[in-house]
Amino acid sequence: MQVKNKIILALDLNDLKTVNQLLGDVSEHIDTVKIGYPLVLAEGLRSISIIKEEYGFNIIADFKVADIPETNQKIADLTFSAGADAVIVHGFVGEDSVQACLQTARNHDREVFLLTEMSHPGAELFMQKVSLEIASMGIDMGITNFVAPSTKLVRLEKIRKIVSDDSFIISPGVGVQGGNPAQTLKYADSLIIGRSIYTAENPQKTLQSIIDSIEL
Ligand code: OMP
Repeated sequence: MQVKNKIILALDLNDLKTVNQLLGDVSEHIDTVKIGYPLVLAEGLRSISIIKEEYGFNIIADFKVADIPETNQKIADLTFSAGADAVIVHGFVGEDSVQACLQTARNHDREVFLLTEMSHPGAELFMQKVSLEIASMGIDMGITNFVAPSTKLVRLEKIRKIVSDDSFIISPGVGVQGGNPAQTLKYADSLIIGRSIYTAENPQKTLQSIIDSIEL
């Protein structure tokens, strides 16, 4: 999977009709979408297959997989069989659980994004204490794709140092959560953006203005 565009659209919407309306407006500016629980719980896993077939985007399934290895393997297998190109996996559950997703991804010729530290304030209580170790574990395991927060640039920079420039970092938290697109791209390769675009009065114009702000 090759993510060429700097913005990954988070489709945290509850129905495919609204998703299609949004994608009708913005599809020419994106090549990758992130689909997570809101859409899949509302419309089923088939929403991944439908969007893949209709638009041909790279699809990152945001299931923040965090279970025992055997269950992780089943979740990853179903996710890739539905057509996802990559799945987001929690690192705090440990190497064996992550390895189950990684091996399943390799079996399908797909990818894993390892979630290191989250973007919301609550992540400081527990996650921040282990996120750098999670990043190191990922590198030791041969993982090259990571998720790290745009809302905490100091932390993002530290994670970038650990995973090196050879890794691909996607960063959520831009816009509504407070992260700045251009600042974040000093350390991340691509931005995950949801509400700033899909709740905008004119999503196409809003997306274009974010693209303009990062291409300056
Ligand atoms: P907005 O805040 O609406 O732009 O959406 C951000 C998206 O990124 C949502 O789909 C979140 O679930 C996701 N996300 C975070 O906001 N913070 C994280 O630390 C990790 C994720 C994620 O894994 O995608």
